[in-house]
Amino acid sequence: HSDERAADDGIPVADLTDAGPLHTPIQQFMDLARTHGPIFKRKFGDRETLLLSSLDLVTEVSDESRFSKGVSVVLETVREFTGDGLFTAYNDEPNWGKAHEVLMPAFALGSMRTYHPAMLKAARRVMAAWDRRVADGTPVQVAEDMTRMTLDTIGLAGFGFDFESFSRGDSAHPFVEAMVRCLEWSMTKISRDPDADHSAADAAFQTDRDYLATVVDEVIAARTESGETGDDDLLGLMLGAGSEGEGGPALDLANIRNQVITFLIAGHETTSGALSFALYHLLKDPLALRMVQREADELWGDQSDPDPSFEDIGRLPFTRQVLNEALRLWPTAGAFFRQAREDTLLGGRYPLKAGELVMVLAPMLHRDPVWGDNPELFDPSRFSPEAEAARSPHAYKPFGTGERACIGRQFALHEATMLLALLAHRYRLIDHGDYRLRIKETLTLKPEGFTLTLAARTPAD
Ligand code: MNH
Repeated sequence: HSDERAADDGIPVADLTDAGPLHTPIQQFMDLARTHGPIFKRKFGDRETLLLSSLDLVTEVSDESRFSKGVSVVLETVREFTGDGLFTAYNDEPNWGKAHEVLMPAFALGSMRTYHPAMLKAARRVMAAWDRRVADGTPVQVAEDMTRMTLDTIGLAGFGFDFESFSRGDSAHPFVEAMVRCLEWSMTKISRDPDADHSAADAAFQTDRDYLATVVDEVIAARTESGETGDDDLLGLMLGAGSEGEGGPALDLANIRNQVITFLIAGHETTSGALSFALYHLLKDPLALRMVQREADELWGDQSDPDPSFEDIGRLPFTRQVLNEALRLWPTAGAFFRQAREDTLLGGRYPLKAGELVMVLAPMLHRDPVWGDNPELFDPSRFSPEAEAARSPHAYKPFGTGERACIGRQFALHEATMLLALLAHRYRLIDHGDYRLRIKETLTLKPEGFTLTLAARTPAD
């Protein structure tokens, strides 16, 4: 549903004004990029956005001296429930700098040692649930279970809060349901019919948003009342900051609430998608699965209940390559925005005004010719140390770029590498329904309707 006339500046324009609400925007933009090429404009009403997806253009907008993060219209709607949290803060908001300073140390690689036990606890919950499916032969819902696991992890590791997602049958914690509805609301809000009445949807959103805030305030109050801040998790760090000149600048309570909601969302949606895509690709690529199994077998042999150490996770390089490659094909946060600091010419010919936003469409950057002539092929060897060293760092941006890049990258990779290796070690994955990939978008990407059946594996298999 797009209009293919080229504007005066020679940039193709796709007019989506009458396309209706976009429920799969990233996939629609991917299609448009396939037709129009690595630079085109998307028009919606009087709003126009430039979409970029080639290595040279993305290299250029990754230059921090000329560009910074752009808070897009979508992020502005997300701001209605995450406020000035790290992810949705404007570059010049003082609270971004403060929170960044307080939280950065908590995300250094070494800090993962602190979170490792919580990650393992959540991983064991997945395996307990999957063991029951082995016993009765019924399929597991992959994305749903990965979401339960990553939510429990960030709740436990970040805030000492247990969502107990595996003890709720088929339903999710009400907090998650409210959160997902908020995300859906923000995703469709920007493309909805301006003449229709949206008051019911907006009222429902207010209710959900208030509920999120209430739950978080209870978590914060429980911690404050307990008298011990426990400064080795994110909440403790934030509550303790500024006291006795320790731990960086003080954060106000409203900001801490925004950070908690931000971390609960950012800390689990994307990681669970990454794990689900990785499992999908392993299911379809027995050789890669075999290599992950070998790597896990080398660490844990035929132990039926291995106890991975923090150091073990660094000894799973191929498993990590699998995750990297899954995030190449399906970067679960599919787009991010950059903003020109001054009036400038992009690619030497496209004028941009100071403050103007451009969108980086990561899934198409990840299919740029720099990736060879078969970019759709899942091939973890693309992330061997040699291949990585030979390639521009700007060819791969699943975690965004620059100062505002993902703070949780090590967290996500530690958690996901451990779980993937544990699952590959323990189960045979059976493609009982010859699953065809379909992707659901709720701001992030996830395989939809992806189920597996499982059999117990003995490591010699
Ligand atoms: Mn994460 C920013 C992708 C896991 C917390 N994250 C970003 C950005 C991308 C991203 C892309 C940059 C967005 C932008 O430029 O507008 N994040 C991911 C992916 C995964 C992920 C693909 C998993 C895989 N993120 C995590 C985890 C956490 C987290 C886990 C927390 C535990 N991410 C954040 C925060 C930011 C962010 C916070 C905002 C950082 C900032 O702007 O200071």
